Amino acid sequence: MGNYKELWTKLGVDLEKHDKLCAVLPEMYGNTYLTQENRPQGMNYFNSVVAEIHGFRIQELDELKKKGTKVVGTFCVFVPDEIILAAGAVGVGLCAGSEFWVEDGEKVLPRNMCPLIKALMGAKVGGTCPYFQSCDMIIGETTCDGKKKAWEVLDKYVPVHVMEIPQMKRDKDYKLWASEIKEFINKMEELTGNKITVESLKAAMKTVSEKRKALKRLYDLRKYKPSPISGLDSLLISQIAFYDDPERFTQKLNELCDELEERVKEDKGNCGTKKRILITGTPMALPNWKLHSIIESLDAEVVVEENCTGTRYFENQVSSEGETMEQLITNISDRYLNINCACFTPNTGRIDDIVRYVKEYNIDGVIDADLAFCHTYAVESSSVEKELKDRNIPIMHIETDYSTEDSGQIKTRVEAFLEML
Ligand code: BJ8
Repeated sequence: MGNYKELWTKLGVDLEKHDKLCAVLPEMYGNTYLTQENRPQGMNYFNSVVAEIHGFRIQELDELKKKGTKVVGTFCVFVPDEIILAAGAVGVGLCAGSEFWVEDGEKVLPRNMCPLIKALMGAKVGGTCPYFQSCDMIIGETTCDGKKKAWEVLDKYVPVHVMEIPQMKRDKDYKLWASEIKEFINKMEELTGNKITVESLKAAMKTVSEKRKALKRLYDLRKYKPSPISGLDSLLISQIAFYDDPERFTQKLNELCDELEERVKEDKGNCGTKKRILITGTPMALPNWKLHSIIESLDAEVVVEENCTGTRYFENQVSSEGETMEQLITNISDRYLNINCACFTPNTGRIDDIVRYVKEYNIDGVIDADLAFCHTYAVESSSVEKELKDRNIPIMHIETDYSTEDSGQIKTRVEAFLEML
């Protein structure tokens, strides 16, 4: 990474602590990613994004901020990117996937909490994430109890706007969600000083839609047997999708997909022998590569993730029908409220999605992977297991965190599961 010390200092990054974080990542990335064989050439771009993780993009954000652009941080796929873009701001989905931040998070939050929430808090409290430090505002949501209450603590460090996500999907919930989106529009207009119009919203919808299409194209390619790309590489691409420049990201991903299409043609007739795994559950924020890395070190490949760093991020498009703000807000509200997160009751749509993906992706086994202390997903895991077993779909459940302490144990369990398939 180049020399960005001046920039980090300006952003208020704790340089000493940050050095420790930067020392861990290259080795971890090298061991996990660069040891893979026969990676597509198109992954070079994504490698360079990681190599420059706190450099190039932070500098880009800084240049934009000098021109008056606002940077808005998010932690959930419910926050509509379209609105942030339409207001002329930049959205960054913040990481929260490293064990490194947990210790600082525990200084202000209880220990028996989901590691994602502790990590997001620790990144800010410890001042070690230049993305977080670049944010003018954070958009929180009332998805789970842990996050809902964590925003109150985070608000002491950075302005937070909280969107109320309904917990059910009845007509009145759609109305509540549409009203939250309207309020979000007002908030973004106030923050940026820019009015969101039908034109600016439609343009933003197009940008986001192109990004979703490219991700869908990548996932469709993973349906081939063998998949032309590893689960690890796909996961990295999804994680980068949250903070890279959306237009550049889409272009680079489409270039990679062109290459993968060629690979598929060359691979014709070779069906591969690896077991095909679907992962469902809680999101895997950067740099959480733990489970993929374990699975793919065995005779298996992850070919789809039914989670928020997977299909929930890009499935279903926002309809661009309509010429009024009211209509476009309804379209946005409809698309987002169709995300099947365990924060909803009931949440049967998630099981329908898993069952559909099992067929579409030719899945041998499902791994339901949840972060420790995530109550909604932990409770839902029993119905997911029952519904899949009723359909003779093999499934195993894993609860874990960001530490590597249980990696050996997880590997043994996954090995036994693969043998059984
Ligand atoms: S739409 S999954 S991104 S809420 S893992 S913090 S739920 S205790 S991340 Fe999520 Fe939005 Fe739902 Fe997706 Fe809470 Fe669970 Fe932790 Fe979670």
